[in-house]
Amino acid sequence: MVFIRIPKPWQIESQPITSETAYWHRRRFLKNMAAFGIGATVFPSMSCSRSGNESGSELSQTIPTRTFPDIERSAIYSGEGLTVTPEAKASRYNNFYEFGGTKNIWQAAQALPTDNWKVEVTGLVNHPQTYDLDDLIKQFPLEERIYRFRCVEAWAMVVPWLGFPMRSLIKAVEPQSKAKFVRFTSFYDPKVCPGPGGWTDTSQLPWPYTESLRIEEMAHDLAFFAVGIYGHLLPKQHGAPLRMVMPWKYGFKGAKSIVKIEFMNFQPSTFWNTLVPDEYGFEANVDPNIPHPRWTQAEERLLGTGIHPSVWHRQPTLLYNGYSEVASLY
Ligand SMILES: Nc1nc2c(c(=O)[nH]1)N[C@H]1C(S)=C(S)[C@@H](COP(=O)(O)O)O[C@H]1N2
Ligand SMILES: [Mo]
Repeated sequence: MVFIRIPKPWQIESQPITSETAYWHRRRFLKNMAAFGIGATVFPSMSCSRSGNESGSELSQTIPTRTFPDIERSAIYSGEGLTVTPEAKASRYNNFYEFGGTKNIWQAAQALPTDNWKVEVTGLVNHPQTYDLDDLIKQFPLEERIYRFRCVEAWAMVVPWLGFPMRSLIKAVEPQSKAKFVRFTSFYDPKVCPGPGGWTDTSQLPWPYTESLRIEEMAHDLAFFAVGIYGHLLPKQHGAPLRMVMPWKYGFKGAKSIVKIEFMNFQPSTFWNTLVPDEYGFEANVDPNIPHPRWTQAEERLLGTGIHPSVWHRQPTLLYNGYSEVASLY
């Protein structure tokens, strides 16, 4: 018998953009420097994200060793036609304000204590539960889904998540009919989380990081909990051991390192919406036609496709980030 190992798409080196495109981007580079000189405020981290000590091997030390070779790829969310972002790019360009205000927090995030992690599911449910990571992995059948991901800052990526649909958890805890919203709370300990730094007084921020969904949004098949990415458990910089993935919403709606999930009868306040309500709405569906007050949302840049975000490959933003099946929710 012959065994042929078929590499998963994300194990194949992502295709380089065509030289025409690269040339085009080089041509546009100077122009962009003007237009996206403003971009320096949109992407403040990039100037300092290539410090000398970021060797690949140090990065690999942040990658958990537990892999899931037998997990089935979702037939529906198989990433057809998409080029998966290389892991080395996605796992060192992160937003995780608890550990810093730049994209370069992957080392600082290693301070997150993930041993004996507990997730409390509580509020208006018939079966409140506290899960540890092994409980989650045993109780909810895992699958791999390749999703597009879109940050409100107009960068995008394509990543293979490992996890389970949120509706599996809904089924397990049985929300009561009074439950209309769900609040997700991230880990926070001021002794471990220095905050964004810079000019920000971290003690004035509305910690812990929280996010919320309407229960119908949570029940949509696309709404996902990830315990892993690229075939292994989540590294800390991606929000280990459990994070939300809401592919039709801007990335900030996906809280990382979740410790609490509460079913409630009112819309709770959330981190970004509390801080800057006119920039980070509650619904936050990806929409090319609704500009952010400080930049357009009509285009996005694909993470890691060039030496600097100003030359990353650009593509049009899609309504609901391309997941038009959620339209009936709105
Ligand atoms: N707890 C917490 N969750 C968070 C954030 C954060 O700062 N803290 N940032 C959000 C934002 S703005 C984005 S774009 C994504 C980034 O996820 P990634 O770093 O895994 O790409 O995480 C989201 N979840
Ligand atoms: Mo984001």
